[in-house]
Amino acid sequence: MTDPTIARHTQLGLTHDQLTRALYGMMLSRAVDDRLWLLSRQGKAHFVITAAGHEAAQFGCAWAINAGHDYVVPYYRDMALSLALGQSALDLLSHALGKQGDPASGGRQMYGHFSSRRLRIVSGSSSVGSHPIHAVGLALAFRAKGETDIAAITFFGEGATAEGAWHEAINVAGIHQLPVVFVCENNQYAISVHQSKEVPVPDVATKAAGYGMPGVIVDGNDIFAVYAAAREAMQRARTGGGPTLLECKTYRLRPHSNADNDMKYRTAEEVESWRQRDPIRRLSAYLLEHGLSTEADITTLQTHAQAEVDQATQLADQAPFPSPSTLFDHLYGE
Ligand SMILES: Cc1ncc(C[n+]2csc(CCOP(=O)(O)OP(=O)(O)O)c2C)c(N)n1
Ligand SMILES: [Mg+2]
Repeated sequence: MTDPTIARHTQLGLTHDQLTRALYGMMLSRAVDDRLWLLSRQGKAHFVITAAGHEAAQFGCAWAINAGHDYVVPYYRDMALSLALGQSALDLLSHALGKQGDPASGGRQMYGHFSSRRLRIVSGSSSVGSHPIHAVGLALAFRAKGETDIAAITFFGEGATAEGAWHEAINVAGIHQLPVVFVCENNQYAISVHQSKEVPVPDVATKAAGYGMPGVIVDGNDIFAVYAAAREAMQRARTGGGPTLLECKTYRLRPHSNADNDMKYRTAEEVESWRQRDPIRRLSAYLLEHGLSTEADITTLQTHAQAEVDQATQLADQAPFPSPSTLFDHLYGE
């Protein structure tokens, strides 16, 4: 039993510094997100996918990842996760603007294919639901090489769980009880298609039963709930306990991408009701409530995040595009 008189972050062993850093990172992610939409209007960022609303799900999981050791197989929505693991605003803006300094691909991949060798973030595929297979392959490799104390973690939306490749991935993980964690960021929509038209059960997590692993549901806008569940799942994976399917219930606050008009399939009232549950507001309120930060501290964090994004935008904008002579680099071999 947990003692309700002890603050949640203390129960989870999280320090004040970790909370402040996470809040700053979530604000930074939102500020990059804001900037990407403007850059798309200017014709500089050609494709934008939002992470707004998903920040707690991604930062909560990041706390449970041993960055640079565990392998992370994200999807296009995971910009906040990339920041939480150690990428910078400049990395992401360079990626979005297709510049040479982009760590994901040197400016060759479309936005949303986050990757970093240093951080063991594996480049995903745009084919929805196909990349969990890569995470399962990695977990199988850890097993084959006798590596312990390591896990793979993969992320996807609820729409992805309707894809054949997703079922093959989770099936193999269940059969071999592999060290892999499947994280569903359930935001209720696959672009314009509501969950009720593609997932035959109310909770994606219940699918886990058919694949021989626990399915866990958390409030994905509550960073502490996400961390507690992700930590347990990663711990189980690292210690031979097998895979987990973790469902984080959340909501994307913006259209699917810069090519989408969300007002064609959902209402402004619905979006507003989720704005009230904005994960950044929630973590700020927690810090204030527990006397860990003042309003002035929170405003300072916000100002610094905005300044970091302004500077990163300027640097990325001025940076060179990749040289045509590098067109065939990294395609085959090294
Ligand atoms: C195999 C495949 N089908 C369709 C698409 C087009 N598409 C891109 S994102 C997306 C929605 C996926 O929704 P979900 O898995 O819930 O993730 P979300 O975008 O909501 O985070 C679709 C249908 C695609 N990229 N790949
Ligand atoms: Mg979705």
